[in-house]
Amino acid sequence: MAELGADFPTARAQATDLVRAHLDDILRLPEGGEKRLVDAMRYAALDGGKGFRPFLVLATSQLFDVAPSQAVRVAAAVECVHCYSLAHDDLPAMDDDDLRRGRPSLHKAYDEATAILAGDALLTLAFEILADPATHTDSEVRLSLVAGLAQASGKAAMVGGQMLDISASGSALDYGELSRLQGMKTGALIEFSVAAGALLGGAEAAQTEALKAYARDLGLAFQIADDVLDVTGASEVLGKTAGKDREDDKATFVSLLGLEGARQEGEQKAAQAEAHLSEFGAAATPLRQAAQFVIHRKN
Ligand code: GRG
Repeated sequence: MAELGADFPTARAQATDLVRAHLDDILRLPEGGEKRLVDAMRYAALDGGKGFRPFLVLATSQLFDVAPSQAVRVAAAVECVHCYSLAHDDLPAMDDDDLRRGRPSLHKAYDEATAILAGDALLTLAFEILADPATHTDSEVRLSLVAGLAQASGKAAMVGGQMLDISASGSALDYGELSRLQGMKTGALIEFSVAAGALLGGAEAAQTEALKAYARDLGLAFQIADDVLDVTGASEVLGKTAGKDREDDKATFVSLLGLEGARQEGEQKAAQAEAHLSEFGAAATPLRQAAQFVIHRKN
């Protein structure tokens, strides 16, 4: 497996391809009744998506010379959790969205029960991948990866953030409350993606802290941009239904700061994110460029 390219677009495309090839291999279609389940898992995890989290895992791992064959497994595990969360988020009981990545969302392409099961199976597959000795020879490292991904996905992070988001619908949140909610719902998995590279590579504590600080600002910039795009983007470009936040009466960085205020806040967070990478020099160029990608992306 070759090194990632030295610029963000190349590195992200490579990360996406590597993870897709890995999941394609793991998710071979079985014979029999469970074929439909695996087919739905493939639909959710193998097609479309920006591959942003896989890029973060692989680019951070590369800072510490981690074997790409190990990093790609962690990247695949994170992508499984991410794709499960999108599939469940689109369900009628949650965001009720028919469009994802420019095509029917999972429960529309299959059915609700299959979408729930495929999401469940992607979530559990993530931990199966991490627990496998092929991910890292040291069982302590594997255990830390399993615990880290569980924490980033669970009640104090992604699922908890989703609960807060649902409960807060129709209420006004202040900046601190909204940042906390989004940090849990979206930020925690982004933070894990970056921290995982440091963990695999045995980074020093100060390096891990700098990378986590980068990821926290990056995650906020990512979410702020998402809120801006919900207002300014068209469904065909976004690949998902535009204008959902207002329709669902959600507190967003745009409702809180206004469109221009949100844009400026996103730029500030992206600049802060980049500043945390100063000690990594030129090797961190793709990660720095990722911060700009996050705020200038169109979907
Ligand atoms: C249902 C347990 C559960 C959690 C859902 C992450 C999440 C929690 C819901 C997704 C809702 C959403 C659209 C959040 C905004 C930020 C976000 C995660 C966007 C999607 O991530 P991208 O843009 O997606 O990286 P792609 O399709 O490119 O992989």
